[in-house]
Amino acid sequence: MGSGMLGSVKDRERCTGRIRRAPESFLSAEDIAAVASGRRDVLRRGFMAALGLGAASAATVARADDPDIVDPVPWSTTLGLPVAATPYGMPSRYERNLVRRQSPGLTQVGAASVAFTPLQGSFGIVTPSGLHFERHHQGWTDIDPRRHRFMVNGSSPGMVARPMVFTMDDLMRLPSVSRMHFLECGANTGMEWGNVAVPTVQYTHGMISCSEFTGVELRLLLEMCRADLSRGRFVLAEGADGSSMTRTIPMDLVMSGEVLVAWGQNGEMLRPENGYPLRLVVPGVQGVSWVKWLRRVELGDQPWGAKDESIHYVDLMPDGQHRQYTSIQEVKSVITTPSGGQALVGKGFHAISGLAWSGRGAVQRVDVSVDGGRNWRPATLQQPVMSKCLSRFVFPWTWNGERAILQSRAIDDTGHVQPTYRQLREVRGTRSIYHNNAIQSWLVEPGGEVSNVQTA
Ligand SMILES: Nc1nc2c(c(=O)[nH]1)N[C@H]1C(S)=C(S)[C@@H](COP(=O)(O)O)O[C@H]1N2
Ligand SMILES: [Mo]
Repeated sequence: MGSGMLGSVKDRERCTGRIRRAPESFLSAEDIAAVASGRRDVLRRGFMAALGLGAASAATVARADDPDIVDPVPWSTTLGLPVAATPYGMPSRYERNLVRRQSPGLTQVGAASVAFTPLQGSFGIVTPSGLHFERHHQGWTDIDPRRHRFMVNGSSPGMVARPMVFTMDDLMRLPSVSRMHFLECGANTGMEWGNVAVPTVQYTHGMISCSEFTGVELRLLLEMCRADLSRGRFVLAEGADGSSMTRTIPMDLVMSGEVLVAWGQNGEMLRPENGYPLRLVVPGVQGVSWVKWLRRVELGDQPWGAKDESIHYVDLMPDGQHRQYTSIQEVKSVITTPSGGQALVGKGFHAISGLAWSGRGAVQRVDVSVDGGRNWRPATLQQPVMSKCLSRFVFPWTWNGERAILQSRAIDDTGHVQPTYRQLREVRGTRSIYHNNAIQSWLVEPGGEVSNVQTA
């Protein structure tokens, strides 16, 4: 994604609102704390209140004569659909608003484009495969797995003593591992560098997704090919699509065992958009290195300086120099509920929830501020918390109906802290596109409308 793709966003497209509606007398933050400490009487009182027994506000509380609870509903009084009516199950028709979307603020250059994951509607940490973001430099393709070949070779004689070509069958009989990792494009949140303030979290942060990937460790394949591991310092990974995506990967990452030649995604084969039948998995590293439709890995002793690493995915620093080979996706987080384009229905209790991640390891802590960064309190991290994987945080909040600025700040287990925009710009300047991990702010207005703002 180059700077030419930046544009202004006037269209404040609405996304699926998923704000849980809660009457004022629903659980307070103190009640939640009491419940967590085992006081179930409090929980019961909270739910009684939510059912309208003593509730002050009634917008979404079922009335006593509500036909949907008093009368027989059609789905209880008719035959259901037969099994296998949909051989491959699809989401409910009521969820059809929750889809990948192209940003109205980005220019589409032929098939080179991006569709963003609707993070505002996500729960937990897994991205359903059909909602995994897509970023193609030259369109996507559905390769016949019987004809797909994967080659391992060396850049000079002897670098790989036994170069090999594998079929999918050759690969899939090897010992495999399955691991959950996030995949984030280096350009994620890129438009915020220019304070474009795109309206929703889908467009600010939706170039991240998280899946379970299954594959064979690349180091095993290199060993099978009798690679010279004392001389080989980098591998070049190459895709079979029209863009011939080529990226240099340092061997220390490969030898850690984390880099996978993968065919599985969330328990099934990769989706065509995500690289079917084979892609590289490079945990913690920016998405561009996760070469899709992977056809070749070459071992060499120096970086290749390929097109996608010399002119793209470089960071323009304040002194005018480009920083190349930025690969680690630094510690970052974002509140997904509530987020831009949504609206809070009524003051009172709201569960703030979001995602946190780090390309260096596991998330250790997430702090949340509801006053634009003046005061911070730790959020709760949901289990499991895994290395180089999305983590879900939750934070109980009782909204007093006044203007509020919601922020989250993640800290990883290497001690890295997510920066503010001021801190990030002090080091990186203002002309970057890539690698923006700054703290995101959502403004909540007294009417409940939530929008994207930048604070220092
Ligand atoms: N062969 C190939 N691999 C590729 C790309 C591509 O265009 N061609 N795009 C890269 C970029 S820039 C990103 S961010 C990720 C996106 O992966 P996804 O489409 O599965 O989300 O794939 C990377 N691998
Ligand atoms: Mo990317």
